[in-house]
This record gives sequence, structure tokens and C-alpha cells, in this order.
Amino acid sequence: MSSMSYAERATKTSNPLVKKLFTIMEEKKTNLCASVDVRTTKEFLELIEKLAPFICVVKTHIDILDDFTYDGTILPLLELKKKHNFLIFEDRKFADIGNTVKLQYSAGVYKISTWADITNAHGVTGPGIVAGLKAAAEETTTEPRGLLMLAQLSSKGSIATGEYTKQTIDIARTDKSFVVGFIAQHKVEEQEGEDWVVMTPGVGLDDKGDALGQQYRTVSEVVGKEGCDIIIVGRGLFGKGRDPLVEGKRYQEAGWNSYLNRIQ
Ligand code: 5BU
Repeated sequence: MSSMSYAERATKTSNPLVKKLFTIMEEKKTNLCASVDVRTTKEFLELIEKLAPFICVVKTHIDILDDFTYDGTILPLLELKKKHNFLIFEDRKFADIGNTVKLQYSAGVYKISTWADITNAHGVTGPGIVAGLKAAAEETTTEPRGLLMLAQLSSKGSIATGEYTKQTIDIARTDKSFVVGFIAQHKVEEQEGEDWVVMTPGVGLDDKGDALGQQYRTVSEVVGKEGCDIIIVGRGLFGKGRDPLVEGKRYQEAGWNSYLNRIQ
């Protein structure tokens, strides 16, 4: 589906969350997901407010925040979501048996299933993880929820390759209504009737990587050459000395232009 427009894919999908996502992307002309990895709620909300016009998705690591409270962090986040029209993706990377992830997703202090439209999971524990997460979503919200399976990672030496990646894709196929796509480094081969959303981290226009194994590719490589749908950018938008208003616009334009070139 990588040569089809987001608008066309929005009309073709029967999944309400995917429809919402592609519609936002088309309306705001963006395939940029901002990864807001900061440590205080104040920085978190200010950064999202600045980046909001340029993005379709906010990606969180909610457990990084030193001062998290549900009322102080999540309620204003949901206000921003309403005002600026984006989806929320908690990059939780679940990796346990179904019964445990069901609790981790819906309970504790974070109650992720009540506010995150999208979350993700590793395939390492088998398909029970999909069933557990889906059960939690169904029991805690009437809003559409979607799962991305972690097919590949961006970091150096990742062992999520080859047969592991293949089997993770098979796990996704066990529930095509709840699993909406993948975190991967390139487009996933699709079977008849499938249209997976592929979100890709490890994107940077100025750096090649960091000191801890992160590896960056350019926007045109990821969207144009590899056929990914959404670029995930963190420090490229707000890292030292960077202005999120300038970089937000820059990555939005780069992502959108690469997409337009791809679907021509
Ligand atoms: P960065 O600042 O653009 O390097 O941040 C990338 C984000 O994406 C960060 O939150 C990571 O946890 C996340 N990430 C990643 O970098 N690579 C991966 O393979 C996966 C997630 Br999965």
C-alpha cells in the first residue's frame, strides 16, 4: 500500500483508529510523530504545545517523567490532543505474558489504556500478549485502541531480525482488528487485504547516531526508499540547541515531501 495516498487508505480501512490516523495525517499534511522524551511535566506539555501543529502523533515514555500524576500530566495532555488533533502513542514496549501485560496496560499509576490511542509490544512472549492487551483495552475504554508489534529496532546490534521479525509479523496476524501495524525499519510485506501502518524510529537529518547505540537514517531514506508511513523523531526536534518550532516544521516538510514523491 506504500504507493497509495493516506486519504485513500483512510477510506479503505475498516479499522476506526487507522481511519482516524490517516485522516489526521491528510488534514494536517504530516507524517511526523514527535517523541517527547523529557523529564518534567512542564517541559513535556510545553514541548507538545510547540510541536502540535506539525505532528500527527505524540509518542510518550510516560515512566520517564519525574513528577507524573494522572491529573497533572494526563488531563492536560488530553486537552492538548483535543485542541490540536493528534493521536497519543505510549511507547511501552510490553514484553510479558498476557495476564501481566493486561494489568500493566490498564492498572498501576499510569492506566495507559485509558489515554493512549496506540501502544506497542514485543513478540518474544508469543500471541498471548496481543490477547492480554486487547482484553485490557476492551475492559477499560470504549475508545478505539491499537497495537503496534515491534518487528525491528533502530539500535545497533538489535537481534530483532530475520526469523524473529517474521514470527512477530505472524503474531500480528492473529488479531488484525487490534494490531494496526509495526515498529519497523522498512515496509512490511503485505498479504491480500492487509494495510499495516509502519512507524519508524531512528530518524535524524543532522546526526548519524548517539553514543549508546542509536542509529539514524534520513527522512527520504525512511519514507521514500523504505516505504515507511510515519517518522518518529525525538532529539532531532528538541535536542541541545535546537528550536522545536524550526525543527518541527523542517521534519514535517521533509516527511511530507518524501511521501508525495513516493506516491507519485
Ligand atoms: P531519538 O531522540 O530520535 O533518538 O528518540 C527515538 C525514540 O524512539 C526514543 O523514544 C526511543 O525509545 C524510541 N525507539 C527507538 O529509538 N528505536 C527503536 O527501535 C524503538 C523505539 Br522500537
